[in-house]
Amino acid sequence: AASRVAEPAVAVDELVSNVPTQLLIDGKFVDPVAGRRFDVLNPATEQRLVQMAEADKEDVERAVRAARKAFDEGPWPRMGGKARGKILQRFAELVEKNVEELAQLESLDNGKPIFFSRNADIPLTANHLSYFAGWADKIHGQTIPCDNTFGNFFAYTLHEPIGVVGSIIPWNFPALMAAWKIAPALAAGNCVVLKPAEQTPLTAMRLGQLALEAGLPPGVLNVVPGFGPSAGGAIVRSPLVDKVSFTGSTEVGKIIMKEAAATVKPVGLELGGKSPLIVWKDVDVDKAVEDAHFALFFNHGQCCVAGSRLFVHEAIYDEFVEKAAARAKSKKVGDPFTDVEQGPQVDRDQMDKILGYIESGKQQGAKLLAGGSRMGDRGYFVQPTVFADVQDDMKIAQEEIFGPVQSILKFSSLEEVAQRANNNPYGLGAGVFARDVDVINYLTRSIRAGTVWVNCYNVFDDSVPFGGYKQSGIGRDKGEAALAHYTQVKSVYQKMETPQP
Ligand code: TXE
Repeated sequence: AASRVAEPAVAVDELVSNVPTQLLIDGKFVDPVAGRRFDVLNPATEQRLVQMAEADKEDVERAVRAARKAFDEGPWPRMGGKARGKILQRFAELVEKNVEELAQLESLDNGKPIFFSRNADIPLTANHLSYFAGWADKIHGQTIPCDNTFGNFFAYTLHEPIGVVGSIIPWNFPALMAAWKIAPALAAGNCVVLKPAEQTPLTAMRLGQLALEAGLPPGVLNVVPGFGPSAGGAIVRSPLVDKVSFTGSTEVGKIIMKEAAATVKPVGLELGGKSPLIVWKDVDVDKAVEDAHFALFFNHGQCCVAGSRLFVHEAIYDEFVEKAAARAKSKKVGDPFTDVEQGPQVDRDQMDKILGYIESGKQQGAKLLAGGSRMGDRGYFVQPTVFADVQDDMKIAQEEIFGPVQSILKFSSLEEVAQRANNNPYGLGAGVFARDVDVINYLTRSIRAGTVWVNCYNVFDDSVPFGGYKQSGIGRDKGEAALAHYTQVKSVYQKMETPQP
């Protein structure tokens, strides 16, 4: 049932008036050189929230020079892990202290229900900063004995920060994605230029301000809202940036990789997905329907790991499909500041893209069982949609929709479903719902994906690596694995002589 979106049940003007709308460069909020600004809209009402400063090439270059100076001359990479960890921990605590304000900003800017911003996005952002604060003084190398006919040597390794890291992030989890990128980079002693997505810069600006309050030295974290090809591109092309970490579309990931090649810049890429979720015949159907629903519809389908190819065993298929459609129809959609499960999509482009995929599903003969259209005429709401009898070669089974559209496919054998699950250029997430442990083990080993959830979905722990196989990306966020992407290894050889008596 759609609840019509009135004015959000929150004091919008007061809330956004606390958000810095200038660029954060070298510890100060400054205007962009060209003086341009762009509108940040509330996706539930299509009304303007703020006019945000727009960083262009010159502004990015300024931010990069500030980060360069902070890295080459400043205290941050030199102060030692314990001191860095303390500042990051203080940063985490400030996020925690401001959880309600940040959650409201996140829901205003992105459209996600306040329940999730308050209980997931912002607390997880604080946790992530805190987790990597703990790593800051635990980054160290090895001592390696060397056998060599020309003398006695040993070597040791230093895990040094890479330098200036450019981080470009998407709009689906604005604050959390900022934390995923900046926490490990800063813990390891790097300096960062962060470009939030143009749709959702609000929480990133507040995070920048809180980082300063926590005692991060000037230039260590710079935040430059702006557009992809201009501001993002300037980060990627800058010869003063040592590494780029990106979360976003595979299409843009390819552009970034190509442009980064000009300066042999390493890239960390967390890209799109078309994650298979396989439901074996021995499950409790009601529970599997609910979990599969969550796997796809969480965050309005705007998850890189969304379980968007739902393979259901033929023995339970009819019952499953019927219940999945009923569950989607019961979903409460509307004003994110009320008690709903789903708010608007992030912007008009995304909504139109999703509606286009829904049309293609209808045209290619998938069976529409729920939803199928836009909801209302104000705000970017899309009806929770379910297609059954989806075939592998349909567009909705091959491409990332990034919206509340569940595609259900039927299968009959294990080998068949493993093969079909892998028959896609992506390899980010996957799910297996089954009781038979041999089936579980067979599928978890067969599926080519960076994360496989067994009888659960969308579980994210700070300490567990996350990233893609195949065209879903390069490298890992989170956990100890992330540190490898923000450090480089220096090998030091030392000669050992016989001491003089
Ligand atoms: O992503 P973009 P968009 C997928 C999802 C979605 C589609 C398009 O399928 O529908 O991508 O979304 C910056 N150089 N994902 O257009 O363009 C951009 O400003 C440097 C999956 O929003 O990839 C933003 O900060 N940067 C994904 C960021 O890249 C550039 C999450 C992501 O935007 C750039 C988001 C350029 N040339 C979308 N062009 C996931 N993996 O979770 C854009 N950007």
